Amino acid sequence: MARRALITGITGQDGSYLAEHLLDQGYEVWGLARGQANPRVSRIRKLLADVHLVRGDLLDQGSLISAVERVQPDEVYNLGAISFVPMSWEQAELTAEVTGMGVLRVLEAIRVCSGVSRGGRPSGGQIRFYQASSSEMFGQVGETPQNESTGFHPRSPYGVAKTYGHFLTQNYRESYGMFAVSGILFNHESPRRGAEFVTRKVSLGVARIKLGLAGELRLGNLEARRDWGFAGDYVRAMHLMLQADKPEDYVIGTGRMKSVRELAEAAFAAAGLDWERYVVTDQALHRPAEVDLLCADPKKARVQLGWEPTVSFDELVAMMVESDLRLLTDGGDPDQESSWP
Ligand code: NDP
Ligand code: GDR
Repeated sequence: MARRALITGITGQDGSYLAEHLLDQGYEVWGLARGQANPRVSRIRKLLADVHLVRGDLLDQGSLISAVERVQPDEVYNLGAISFVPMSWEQAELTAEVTGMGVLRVLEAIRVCSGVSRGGRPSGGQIRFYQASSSEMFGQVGETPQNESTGFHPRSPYGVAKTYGHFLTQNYRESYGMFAVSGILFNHESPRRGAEFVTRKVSLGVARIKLGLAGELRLGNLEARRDWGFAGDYVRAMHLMLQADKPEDYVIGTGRMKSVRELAEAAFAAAGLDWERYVVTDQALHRPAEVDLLCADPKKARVQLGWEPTVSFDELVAMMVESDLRLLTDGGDPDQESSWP
């Protein structure tokens, strides 16, 4: 019988890639979607014939219990979150509820539905749980690169909410013997990335300028440095973590760091443009507390899971710029549609 996976956040960037990957592996894929008759499904429109949707919201405990009862999953991937860091200052309480408490609600739904009690093992088959933890938990880093033993110092309400979800996942593993793991993923991008994140903002900005639709690109802190990889590679790691013999947490990243300035330079160059002519810095886009640099040490994932990234920074940037040039040339609306490579 096909293994069954339930994905929260299936309409997001990672949800769409993970759904494709699991379908390729022969899974029956279910996605939790919120909203009324009109869930935001643009990223998974092409998958709708193959995935099943179940209605639910990370704010609503009952809906999560019903979803787990209905789907009877072998694996649950909790990708749903308010994931845009600046929004977490504007809506800090909502971020705590969705990104933090949402993890508790999913874990409780699994615990209740599989009959797990304190110190005890579930009576029936064990549901495996993946939590989408984040390098934002490291925040103000003392040591670099960061690995599974690096301490946390989150710098935003988002980072704090993710840290709560991370420790809670560990706690449910220790308290109830659940197969519950966190992937501490560094930034990963793709042509399906939301337009508010810096890589996609840059690739869309470059495409608009190249096509004469805009004259400048406004950015915040150009000196921030991140470890950027390709989302398609990172969802493979999520799946591998749930196939391991033991539930453990893993850092996932490329181990290479670039600045926002280098990102802009590479993206404009990919379209044959000089970034310095078009990029304008805007103080209003700086954050109340910045994470200056993040760089992964993914050795544990390489050794224990056999996971390696396959797409380089330059390939990723070129892929995103090409995709946005195609999208805008074809008259697509980047706010409604994700461009599919
Ligand atoms: P996106 O922002 O693209 O997707 C977020 C998803 O969460 C959407 O499907 C959204 O649904 C859903 N969601 C939001 N609020 C709720 C809610 N109340 N109930 C149920 N679902 C909700 O994120 P990504 O795909 O980029 O990231 C996936 C996960 O990984 C997130 O948890 C993110 O924080 C984390 N992460 C991401 C990294 C990255 O670089 N991409 C790195 C590290 C961690 P809707 O369409 O209805 O809004
Ligand atoms: P991040 O991603 O906050 O790392 O979180 P984002 O792309 O938003 O920012 C990366 C860095 O770029 C700087 N920056 C700008 N950022 C945006 N969005 N817009 C700008 O104009 C701009 N100018 C400079 C930022 O200050 C920052 O330093 C992402 C999300 O996917 C999280 O959910 C995830 O957990 C982390 O990655 C790992």
